[in-house]
Amino acid sequence: MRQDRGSNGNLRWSALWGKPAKGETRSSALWGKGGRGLIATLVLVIGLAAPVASADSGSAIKAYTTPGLLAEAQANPKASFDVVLVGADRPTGWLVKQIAAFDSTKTKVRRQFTSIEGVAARLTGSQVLTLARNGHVESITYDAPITLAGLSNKQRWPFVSGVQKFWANGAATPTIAVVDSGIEAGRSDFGGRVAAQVNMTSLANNSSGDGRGHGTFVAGIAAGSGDGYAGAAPSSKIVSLDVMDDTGMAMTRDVIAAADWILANKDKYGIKVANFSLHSSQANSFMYDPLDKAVERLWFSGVVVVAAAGNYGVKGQPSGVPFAPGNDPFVITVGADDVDGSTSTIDDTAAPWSAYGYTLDGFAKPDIAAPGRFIVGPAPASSTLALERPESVVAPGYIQLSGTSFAAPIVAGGAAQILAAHPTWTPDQVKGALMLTASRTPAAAPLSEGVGIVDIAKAVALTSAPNPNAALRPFVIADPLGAAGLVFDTASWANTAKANASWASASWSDASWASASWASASWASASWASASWASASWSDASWSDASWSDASWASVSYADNAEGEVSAAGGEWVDDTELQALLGETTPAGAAATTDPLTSALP
Ligand SMILES: [Ca+2]
Ligand SMILES: [Ca+2]
Repeated sequence: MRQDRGSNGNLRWSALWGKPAKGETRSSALWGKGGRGLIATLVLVIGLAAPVASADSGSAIKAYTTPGLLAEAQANPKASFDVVLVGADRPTGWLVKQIAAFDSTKTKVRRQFTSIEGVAARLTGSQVLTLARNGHVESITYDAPITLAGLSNKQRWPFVSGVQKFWANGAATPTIAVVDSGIEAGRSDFGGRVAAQVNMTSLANNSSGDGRGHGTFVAGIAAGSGDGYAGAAPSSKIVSLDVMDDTGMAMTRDVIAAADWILANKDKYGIKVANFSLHSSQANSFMYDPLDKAVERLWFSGVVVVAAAGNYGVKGQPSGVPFAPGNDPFVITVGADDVDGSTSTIDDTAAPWSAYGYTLDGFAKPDIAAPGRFIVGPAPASSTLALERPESVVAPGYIQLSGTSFAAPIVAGGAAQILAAHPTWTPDQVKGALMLTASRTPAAAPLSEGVGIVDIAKAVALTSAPNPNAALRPFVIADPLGAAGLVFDTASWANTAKANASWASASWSDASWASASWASASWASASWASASWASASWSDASWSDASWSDASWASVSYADNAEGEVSAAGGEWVDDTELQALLGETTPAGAAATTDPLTSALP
């Protein structure tokens, strides 16, 4: 019966959730990666191999054992335990002989290892205790189920966004391009999956790797596989386009060059998702902004573009979303949700600095939200982000940050999961799947989280997806200059929008929207506002000669991490009791809160 404990007992947590919450050290290192990682796992065990005090009056326990194993073995001396044994000063063959000397009807060596002096075996409880006292056995640990790359993460965001359900299956997610400050590619978070690193920066103050730290963090959230810090798509390969210098600044020309590179190399590297956790500092109409045109080209070429909404909101008030690329109506623009200490979305609001409202062209943004406050992820210890925020460093090489920058890569990784299940889906369909299945956030201000928080598991489970850009599609045409690919016919669209304020409703006419948990009719009427468009200043020259007149200011982009956010502890991590509930094995104490009578009315 011991083997069944994984489905309802504490052993499962040890296996799946090896990495403790902040500050703890414990047997997490036991639960390493599959294959090669198992070895690393056991090597780490040696480092942790503090002898455990005997819970028994007999001779002393000398081997390191998985916490709880000895008590289980004592309580159930005849039950079977699947364990891995490592010799302290004896070889594999010696272990095999010891086990063979036991009653062979109840004992079985399952594997003999060559890379370590060890075996995997089924032993009775009393045999476990005997060998633990032997003195020549270094460790006896559960032969626990090992999920993909030992993936675990006890932060709330993987549960809220639904990505942790995919960590066990290792789906063939496509490559994600990260247009950011570079990536510290050699760290264990990426397991050799950084397929290319391209320096696109024309600024002088740019270190190799990731001098800022922002891109490593973004890549870790999208596709990390570090022990205890699993990201949304931890099997994806990553391509790093370094556009940002060590201060977190990028030139628009370099960001557009990154889009060019992705377009030229997407087939070579299998890139189907591109993450832009940055925004231009120049307010613009998407009809004229070159960065918007560049990301649209990617979108029309089959690359899902995910953009941060920006962190320039103030005290939860609507800010508008006037900056590229988050102001582009085609791409997926992501706001930052504050999970507010629970995995239910009913109490969630947008982070107070998460930008939202209308673009200069009248489109409501963000489209969707993901957790983006007090997120912990990887950053080089020597990066400027880490050095500027020593109080936010939670472990060597890991830091807590807030920003729409870190909500976006959850969606980018989620898009990769959707594409693994639906490889023929277009970017429009991926966006539609994300929006259709979003969780409502009735406590959030209207528009602040778009249609709600992404639920990647539900999006993956769809068999078809509506097109939220359907009303825009008639204006996507062949490049009139003859280049390969498609472009957006801005003049034709503007004429149509001026003549018919309800043109956008075509995006929401698909009957499937009615099954969304959010109020699709409200969103349909709010998603494009002719009034916002008519009053937008893009149609005159005022914006272009206002504060943006300094050319050097106007041509830079900024990373979307929330500069003013101080670190916070606690509520963004789940404890073991809650974890048990999340894994469906007990009824959560707050289960009733998952249904609510509130309705969200959009303006
Ligand atoms: Ca850089
Ligand atoms: Ca919550």
